[in-house]
Amino acid sequence: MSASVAETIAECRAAVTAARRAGHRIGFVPTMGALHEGHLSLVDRAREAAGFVVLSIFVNPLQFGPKEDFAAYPRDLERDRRLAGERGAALVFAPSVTEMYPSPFVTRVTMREATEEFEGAARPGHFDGVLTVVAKLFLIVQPDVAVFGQKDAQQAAAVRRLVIDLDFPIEIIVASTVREADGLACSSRNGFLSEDERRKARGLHLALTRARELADGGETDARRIEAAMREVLARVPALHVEYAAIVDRDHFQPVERIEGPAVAAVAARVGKTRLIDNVVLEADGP
Ligand code: PAJ
Repeated sequence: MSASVAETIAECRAAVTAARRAGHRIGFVPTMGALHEGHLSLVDRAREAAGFVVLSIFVNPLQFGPKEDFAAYPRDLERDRRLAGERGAALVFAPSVTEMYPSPFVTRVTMREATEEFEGAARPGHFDGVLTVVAKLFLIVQPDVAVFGQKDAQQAAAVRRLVIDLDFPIEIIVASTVREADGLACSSRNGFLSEDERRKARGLHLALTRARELADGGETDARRIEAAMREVLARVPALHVEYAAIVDRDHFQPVERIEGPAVAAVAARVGKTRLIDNVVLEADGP
């Protein structure tokens, strides 16, 4: 069954208010659409935690740089609406850009930690755009629980911080990364890859698997794990590595030693496509 669609903030608020009156907890999964198994796994998690799940689809211009793929970003509302509905989302909130950002729109949510390096450094203004739209969506939907993907580990860390700093009464669940059969993390951008590029893209997964092996084997020296990841990545021709780093999961700051929850994070370009991936490394390993 296709989910109902709300295109305006007022319609979304009315549907959520009715669901709350009917006694449901509200779950929320924010997305930019082009739904794949990764997104749909977040809907599953939200369904476990809430009786009424809202999935938003909004390609947020604020978080794209001027040279990024905002215009080319895949959009297919009818398909997304069907997939979300089949997985049990009750409502798809799909506002237009003018609905979300009537001009003038001059407010930004800015964070001073967890966002400067890595994705923040590669994509100036990106996290301001993400946090501004997430704050807006939280205030529109007012969910009890919201689900984000570990795939975007730095975003997940920033959203956790946002909720703490601004006292949003929302439980944040971070769900593990869903991968394709060859290990490549599901991403809307995988569709841009040629067959050859896709083989190269697997290098990210191989490097992270190596990091996980070393950490599980008791290695705690972050520099050594980083060097091992770079070695794996260097074997793949025409894979342009932007970073391969060990950071703490919550603050996204580089660490010397793995002492608490840490993340091995990689970003690389294959042809024109920029890919990111990560694995969580526990201090004691399983
Ligand atoms: P988008 O890239 O559409 O991703 C929506 C959510 O799906 C994010 O929480 C992301 O981490 C998660 N996700 C993506 N690929 C995944 C995978 N392979 N496994 C598990 N989860 C995955 O992230 C955004 O949109 C935007 O920045 C948004 C938060 C919606 C704000 O505009």
